[in-house]
Amino acid sequence: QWQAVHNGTGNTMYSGQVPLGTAQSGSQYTLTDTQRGNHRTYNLNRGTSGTGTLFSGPDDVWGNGQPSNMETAGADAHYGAALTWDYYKGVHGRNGIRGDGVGASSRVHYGNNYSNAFWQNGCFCMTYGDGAGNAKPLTSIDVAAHEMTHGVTSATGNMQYSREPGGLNEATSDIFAAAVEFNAKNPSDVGDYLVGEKIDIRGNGTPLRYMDKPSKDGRSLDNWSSSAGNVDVHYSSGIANHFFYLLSEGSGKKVVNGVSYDSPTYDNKPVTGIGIEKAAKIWFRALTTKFNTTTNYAAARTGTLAAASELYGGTSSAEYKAVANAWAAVNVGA
Ligand code: ASN
Ligand code: ZN
Ligand code: CA
Repeated sequence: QWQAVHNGTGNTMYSGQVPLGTAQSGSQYTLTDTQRGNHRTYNLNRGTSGTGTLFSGPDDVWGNGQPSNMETAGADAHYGAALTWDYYKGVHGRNGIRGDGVGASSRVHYGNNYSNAFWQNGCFCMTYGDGAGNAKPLTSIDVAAHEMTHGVTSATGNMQYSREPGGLNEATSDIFAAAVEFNAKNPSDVGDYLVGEKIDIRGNGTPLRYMDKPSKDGRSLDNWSSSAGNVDVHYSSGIANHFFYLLSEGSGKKVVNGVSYDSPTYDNKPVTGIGIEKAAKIWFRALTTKFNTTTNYAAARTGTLAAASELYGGTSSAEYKAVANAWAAVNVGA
């Protein structure tokens, strides 16, 4: 079946009006991104199994910005997947989640009042609920990038999803969620060091996670301790999220894109940031060439120091020193 490359128009809930990669098949268009490995987006229509229905329609315009229109969540998810694909390819030279040019798929409208999203290796797909109560569909840019990054992690470092490696796996998804959001430069959803700030999962306006001071959520860890491996991976991730924030922006008070941060350090020594672009380069190199299934916090420190050394120079480079100082600032030492 012949499919032409098309650029449709998405009227998203979180990112305004955006171009979407679509395909034309006869008189219908579908959410099939032929420029990105044929990533496809499906409507589960509140079901919880199977592939659902590929979004298709006659006009190549998707959604109306409102969650009541079933296409809107599809437009947001399709856009988030495209931004994440473009980020890995443009910034890190990685061609798709597995590096093989093959697109994944997204499934939206999973279940009823489902307030989560998830990645599965089996279907090579990510799935989004519509949220419960005041929560909104989980299809924001950062949540999409978080879930798709679980696929990248599985294909690379593959840190096991428990104890300290699990925290590093989770943090990797939050780190690249922030990096993708900044890289996108979408005026309706500018970059920040908050995860899920758009979806209002608790219905009180707070984000899912804070990277400058993860403990602001009441549960996440700011600093390493010997019990870090005993908490849920979404809380032990705080240590590496805090490291990444400090490495990017430095300690203390700072306003970025209108959001105020105040990042503490365990050792009470200041950290000077090197910018999110270099920080993400270092984390990506460590993820793809140093980390493995059993990487713990001490090994993440060693791996990121090696990555910084290879990218920017050894112990005397500003980047290497910043990595060392940021780990010390979250109580991960030599
Ligand atoms: N949304 C969650 C995550 O990606 C689902 C899970 O707990 N795996 O981390
Ligand atoms: Zn996750
Ligand atoms: Ca965010």
